[in-house]
Amino acid sequence: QATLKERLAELIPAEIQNVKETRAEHGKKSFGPVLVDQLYGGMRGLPALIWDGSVLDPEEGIRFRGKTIPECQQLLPKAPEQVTSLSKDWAARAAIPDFVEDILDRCPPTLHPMSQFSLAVTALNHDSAFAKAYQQGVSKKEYWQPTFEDCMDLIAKLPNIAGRIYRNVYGRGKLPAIDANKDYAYNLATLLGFGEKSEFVELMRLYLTIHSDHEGGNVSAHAGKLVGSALSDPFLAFGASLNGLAGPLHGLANQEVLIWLRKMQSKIGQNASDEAVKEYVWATLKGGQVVPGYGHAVLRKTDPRYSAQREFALKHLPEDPLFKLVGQIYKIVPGVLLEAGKAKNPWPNVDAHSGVLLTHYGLEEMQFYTVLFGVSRAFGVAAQLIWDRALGAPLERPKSYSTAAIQKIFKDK
Ligand code: FCX
Repeated sequence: QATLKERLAELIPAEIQNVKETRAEHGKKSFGPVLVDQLYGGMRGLPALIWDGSVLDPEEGIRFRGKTIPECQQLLPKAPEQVTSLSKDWAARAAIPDFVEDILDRCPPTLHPMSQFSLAVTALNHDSAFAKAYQQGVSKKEYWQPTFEDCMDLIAKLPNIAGRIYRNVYGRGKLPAIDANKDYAYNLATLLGFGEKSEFVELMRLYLTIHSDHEGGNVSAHAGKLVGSALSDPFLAFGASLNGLAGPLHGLANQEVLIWLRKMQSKIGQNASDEAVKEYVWATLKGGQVVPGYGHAVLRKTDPRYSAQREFALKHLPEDPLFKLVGQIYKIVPGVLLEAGKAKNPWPNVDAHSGVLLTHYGLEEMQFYTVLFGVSRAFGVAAQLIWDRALGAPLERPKSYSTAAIQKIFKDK
């Protein structure tokens, strides 16, 4: 049976040919006009990147390599041997260098877990196979191989980093060892101290999958791809992803949702009426704040990642009071956002639900939530980094314009 690396080596030549033919046939075709508004408007909708791992449809949501979340749930994992050998490979790579442990142990517990996460991941660049191979003059054609090794190391080391941050910051004792006979989700749960709870382990399997990738234009994915395009190694590139994920409009929203829910509960009490909840949502908007967990730059319907988590909750924790509040909010917020008339998408995204599930099993420290998002996002970003190096993706360098230049270009048009 082929290893992941051997399988990639088989696939890469055909994909290089595929890209070559696609460019020969379509390379000079236009994707339509670019509007000046798109330059000022965060490039929303601008076709600008290639990202093969997943594609996002505004109505349907994410598909991973062409498959919806329910389809993935049916299909994965159906290859026990591959799962076992991959789990063993990651377990063998999981240890982090002493000096990185030291960096984490020296961080004050008041430093946000995402900053600690980013520091540790960036520091792993000390042992980058890619950086070393580059210094030794590796040929372009071989770039993907040390990139693959770095990406596997990166993914493998994240549970130890996340577990160490969690235990350091919240005083949860020493990290146990990785178990080479168990899967990644079990090991992650165990390092956090929740391995005994089989439902939590199951939740981690769902969580890791649905957060892994959301096409290429979101801040964390794009930041990783952009930095990787400078041939910065995967640790530096993924460190950039994490810094982007740590923003409240992106991955930090899962923390913000829980803070918002708790504030709501303390303000209007538990089991509050729909009217009281509605008033609280309006107060949030009138205070000039966003309703965290709602809206999306691309999606125009309920995020299927939200739905997958809701299904999990209906099965495992239907009576949880916070879950009920999340369900109540789902009935109220879209109407309010529509009435307010600004948000293009009034529906919930992935972050509206994840914190409630974690809290249910006792992982209540909301400042840690985005770290779990980051562990998951490594899978999607790493996969694309490998493909980018295999396909010879160029340095990213779009053109920027000054407002004066825009005015000049369109002066007499
Ligand atoms: N609450 C209040 N206002 C909202 C809103 C929300 N949930 N969503 C959008 N709006 C507002 C925007 O702030 C913007 O206001 P402005 O005109 O005064 O600047 C206006 O509606 C139009 O924005 P829109 O085009 O709909 O959305 P964008 O593509 O600009 O932004 C995000 C998308 C996700 C950033 C936005 O919906 C938001 O701030 N949501 C809350 C934060 C959140 O949940 N982020 C997580 C998203 C995601 F799933 C992830 O990355 O993890």
